[in-house]
Amino acid sequence: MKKHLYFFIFIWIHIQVSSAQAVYTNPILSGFYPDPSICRVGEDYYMVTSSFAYFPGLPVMHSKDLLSWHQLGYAMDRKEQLQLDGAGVSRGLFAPTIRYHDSLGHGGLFYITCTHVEKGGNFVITASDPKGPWSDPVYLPDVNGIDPSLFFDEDRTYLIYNSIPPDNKPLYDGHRTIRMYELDIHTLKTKGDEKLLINGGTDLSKKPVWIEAPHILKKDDWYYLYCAEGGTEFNHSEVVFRSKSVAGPYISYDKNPILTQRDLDSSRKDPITSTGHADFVNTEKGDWYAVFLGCRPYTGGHYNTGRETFMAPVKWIDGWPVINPDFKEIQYSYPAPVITGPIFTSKVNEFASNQLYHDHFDGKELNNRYTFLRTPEKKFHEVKKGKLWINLLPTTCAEKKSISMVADRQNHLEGYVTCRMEFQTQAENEKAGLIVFQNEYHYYFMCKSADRTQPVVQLFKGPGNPTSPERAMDAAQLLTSIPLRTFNNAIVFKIEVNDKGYSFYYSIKEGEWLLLRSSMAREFLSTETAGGFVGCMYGMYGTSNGKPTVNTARFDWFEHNGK
Ligand code: 6LW
Repeated sequence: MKKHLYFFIFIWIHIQVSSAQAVYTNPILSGFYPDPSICRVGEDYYMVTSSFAYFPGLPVMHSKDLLSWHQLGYAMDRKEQLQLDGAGVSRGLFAPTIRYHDSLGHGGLFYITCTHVEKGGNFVITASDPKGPWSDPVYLPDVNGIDPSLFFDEDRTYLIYNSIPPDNKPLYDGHRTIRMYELDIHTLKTKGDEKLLINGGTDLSKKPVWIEAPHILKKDDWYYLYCAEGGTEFNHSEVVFRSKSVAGPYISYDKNPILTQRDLDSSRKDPITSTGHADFVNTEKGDWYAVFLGCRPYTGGHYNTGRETFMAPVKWIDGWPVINPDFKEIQYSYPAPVITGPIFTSKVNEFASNQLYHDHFDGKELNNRYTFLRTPEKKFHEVKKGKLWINLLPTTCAEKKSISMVADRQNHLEGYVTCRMEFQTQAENEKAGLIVFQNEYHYYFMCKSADRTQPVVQLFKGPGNPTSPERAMDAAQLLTSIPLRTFNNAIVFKIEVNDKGYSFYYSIKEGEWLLLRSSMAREFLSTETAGGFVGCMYGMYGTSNGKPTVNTARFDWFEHNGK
């Protein structure tokens, strides 16, 4: 009798749990993960985002349910693939596209197209496994523009991209086109003549700006060309065209844009703005979703988390795809697509904004979510003996060179980042600690150093808008320098961020926090202030400020959390 009772209780619980609709939360990749592109192969979803001057480049994410994401690695993780020295932080790799194609029916290839705006322009890389290794870039010298995307149409392959206006004579600022080449998928060379698909955007007479991020999909005998329009800030949007021929002519949907937040009340709570740059994917069940970039400003147009990746449902209405048709605002959560796997599998998305991240460095390798600024000439870090060891390089964070910083994205509007560091120096030029870094001119750096051989804790602020390109520390502003009344080489740093700004604390005695400086303006690190395309990074960073050293900083743990 008891057995039957337990069985019925189990079934009841199972029904309750399976009927409790799982949801996913936005952003699905929180922190600076812009320009997302997604594809599905069977039950596996793969997504890539742009990475600019960070190395390795082009993070490759994987999911089986569009709810929880895991990073497989990077598509450009070899210095032979990706050289970034001299590139400003918002230069390097712009928007990628990831696609899969099995041209010969016996095991396909993954393709990523992208643009290195400093070196070489548009290129294709391929891999049989998205974990890599990916090939070296094959550059496409005929392709003039950005945001290249591949479309496979039975036995023919097309490359579409944002490009110059007709005859390169813009009628207005932001006048761009969408152009297309056929591509030989075996030689990865363009074929035939370039075709102009879209001039300006949905309606040239209205002077549409920045038609970009084109993708084509084919459905019900229609070719759908969908693009970003309006520029990647507040006026961003997604628009769609269609044609019976891949080469056009393409007709604009009369209800464009199919996604924008620009017309909403700017005083709404927790706004998601600047949405656009979308890519569509369908589930095995036939449901459609769009991933796209968006921003979470904390006041006005200021956001420090960069352009993040969001996802919303897509409905086909009268033969046209519409993103988020049931709401005006992009929602912070939606019902999750069909959940695969055992019903009790915990479905946590480690890249959601409200996830605690803690690292004790007790493995042999660095977690692949960390990133470096530009391509390291040689390895400057090592995970050993339960610590992250960073060799101090002479370069500093305002030079357009590789620096000894191991960074993770600031992925919350309010929260904290903290780390424990062992570091000892008597040299004033040697500094190591915790930095919140937007770009070469906009950062706050809390560090341990020396003043007349005595240990001090210091806070630096970047010089602000571009100054002459000399070494940064000369231009950086020393806000505070306090003697450390201990020769213990361990120190714990903590940076808190909230509506009052960034506050900087340190501790040299268990449980006792000392305030270094409070309420430093968040706006100083926003994209609105700093410009560019990136978001803030929390970095474990050291520099010897121009003088080579063998000194190291050892980090026992690193943690951040927030919402
Ligand atoms: C990217 C373009 C854009 O290439 O900004 O959001 C550029 N749109 O599509 C850099 O992210």
